[in-house]
Amino acid sequence: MNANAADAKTLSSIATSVRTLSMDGVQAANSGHPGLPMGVAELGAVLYANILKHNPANPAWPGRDRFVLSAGHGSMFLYSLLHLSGYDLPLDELKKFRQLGSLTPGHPEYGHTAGVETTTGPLGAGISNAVGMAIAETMMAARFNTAEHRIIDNYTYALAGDGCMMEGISSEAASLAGHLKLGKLIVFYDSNRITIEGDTALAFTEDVAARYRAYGWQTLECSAYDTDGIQKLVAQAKAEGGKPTLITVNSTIGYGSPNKQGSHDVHGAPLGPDEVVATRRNLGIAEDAEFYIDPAATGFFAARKADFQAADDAWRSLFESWRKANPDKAAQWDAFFSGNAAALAAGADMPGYAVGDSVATRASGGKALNAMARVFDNLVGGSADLAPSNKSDMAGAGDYGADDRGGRNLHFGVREHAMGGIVNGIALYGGLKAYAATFLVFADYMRPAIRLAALMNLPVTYIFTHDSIFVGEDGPTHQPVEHAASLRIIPNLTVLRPADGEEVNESWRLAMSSENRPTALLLTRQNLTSFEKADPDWKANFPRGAYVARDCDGAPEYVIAATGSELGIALEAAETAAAAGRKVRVISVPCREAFFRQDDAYRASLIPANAAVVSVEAGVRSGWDQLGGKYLGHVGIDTFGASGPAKAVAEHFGLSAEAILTKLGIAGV
Ligand SMILES: Cc1ncc(C[n+]2csc(CCOP(=O)(O)OP(=O)(O)O)c2C)c(N)n1
Ligand SMILES: [Mg+2]
Repeated sequence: MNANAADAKTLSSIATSVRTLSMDGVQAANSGHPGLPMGVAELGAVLYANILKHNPANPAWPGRDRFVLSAGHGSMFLYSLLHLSGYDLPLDELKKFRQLGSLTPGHPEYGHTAGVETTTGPLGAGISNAVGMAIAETMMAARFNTAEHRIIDNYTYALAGDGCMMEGISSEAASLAGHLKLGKLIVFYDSNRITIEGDTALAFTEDVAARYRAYGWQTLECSAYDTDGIQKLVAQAKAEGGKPTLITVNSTIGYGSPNKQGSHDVHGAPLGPDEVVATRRNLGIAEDAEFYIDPAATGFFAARKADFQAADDAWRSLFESWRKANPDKAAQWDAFFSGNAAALAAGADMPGYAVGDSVATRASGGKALNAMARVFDNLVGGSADLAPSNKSDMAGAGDYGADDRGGRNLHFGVREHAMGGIVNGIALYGGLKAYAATFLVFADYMRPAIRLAALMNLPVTYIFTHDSIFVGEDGPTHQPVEHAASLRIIPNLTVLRPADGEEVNESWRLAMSSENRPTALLLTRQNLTSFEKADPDWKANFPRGAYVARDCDGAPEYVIAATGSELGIALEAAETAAAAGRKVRVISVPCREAFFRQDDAYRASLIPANAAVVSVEAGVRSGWDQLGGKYLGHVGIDTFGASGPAKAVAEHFGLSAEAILTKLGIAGV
């Protein structure tokens, strides 16, 4: 323990300040959650004063410990501690808790408030992020540490509540963390036995610690108010080394509020003016002292500032001597953090295709991934047990595991939701690029994590194969119909459905070039034929979401807009119509929403206002009617699919060139 560490009395002054700030912030907003911050204020004090290796003056310091508030509703816990310990979060911002434009939104938002490591609020998700961060730490350590210089050496802490422990995602993530022996992951479980509806006895009576032991964790337990005990248990967690640790802290929700503590009334509502006063009295401070901060807390962190800076400086000098001693590793480090992804992606040696080549886009996707993996040493990822089907393995890149932290292929097991949260955590850690793979139909199992990636501007990549009814025999449970549409409505998510190997290459280029948004790649199980592109600049136009795949002389009377595997029947229909003298254009729309964002001029250059327009995609119509022109309808599937050989299923649902011609009103030409 550092000689300048806070003693019990100082910790108590910090805890009191966390209680008052949280209580008053929630009261001022007239909304929010005082229960958690008040209940575990001592834990917060110990963490921010004595346990965390951090530097409030430099929140992005790569050597820092990570702290994840998985129980995001307790955001005032985090804001109080960030303010008290010296992060750039003025008291005025705490007074504007939950107000529009403040740095203190209702739930912690990554990229918005300094010191917030991830966006939390959806319960349990934070634990999966913490597992991802702990995985990333081991990966980075394996790549960069030397016997002499351990430049990567941090712990990942998380605070979870009863709700986090009930959610399935935390079970998936914790199970994997135990399997992977993530010894530098320490999760505090705030066991106050209260959730919104009341006592946890209503719905949650399992032995959480026993469950975590079964996952392969070390489990420890103490009172939330025993600051010495907490510090001893953290030391014990660190000493274990080979297992993640769950520290159950038994607490009383809303501790300090004489009439409301221990009750679900204090979970998510202001204490009310009378109880605020009663609480101040109980805490021994002036009844009218709004946003009271104990001077001992301020004094402590003012004095501690130099220590925090010194740790950062010591790391910096370690890093510099490591850099000098290891020029190759230093060059790789620079590449990991360079931010010139677009240039790197452009330089990848992508597989080539000739017109007429017949390849499933999952297969060309696997080749493109491997081409990218050769350029991006920092690319890591894997599948939820479907790698052979997803074609998502990086050849020769090793399997990540407890015995090989240098491996780049992750095996998530059948845990899609945790997989989504873990790749978010890996991306948040810094330095690494991550992808996750499964069948498109199971994107629903990871949707909340995809949404959070989009919200956090994380450039992760999703490989979603088996993207339509052409899955065939597995039947409607495995045949996505609404999934492309439902992913497209997530803001800030790029959804790409490439139509042949060349389009797959461009899709991967876009995905890897992204700095601030996730990308979903929708790929086929079945073979698709590479086609000649009419637009000589199609690669340049690809990021605009659509380009001319087949054209006619002069202005088109008809435009067929198709994606992915349906380009084939669109081209076939156009062929037939053209032979009958009709002017038909086919546009490939690999990214519909990107096309919708283009200016009118570009959109009209592809779809003239007076052209008859039909969309074609083996999925629901939703959204396609915004294409422009004279929209006549969608050739797709608006019901669930059916089990049968793919060709028979497609015929059954009328997914054909004839159906397109019929929709255009030129059947039988
Ligand atoms: C996935 C998800 N479901 C529901 C909620 C709504 N919610 C917020 S807090 C909460 C209860 C959490 O109880 P606990 O974790 O024990 O927190 P405490 O009441 O102890 O502060 C619920 C259901 C949520 N934030 N996320
Ligand atoms: Mg609780």
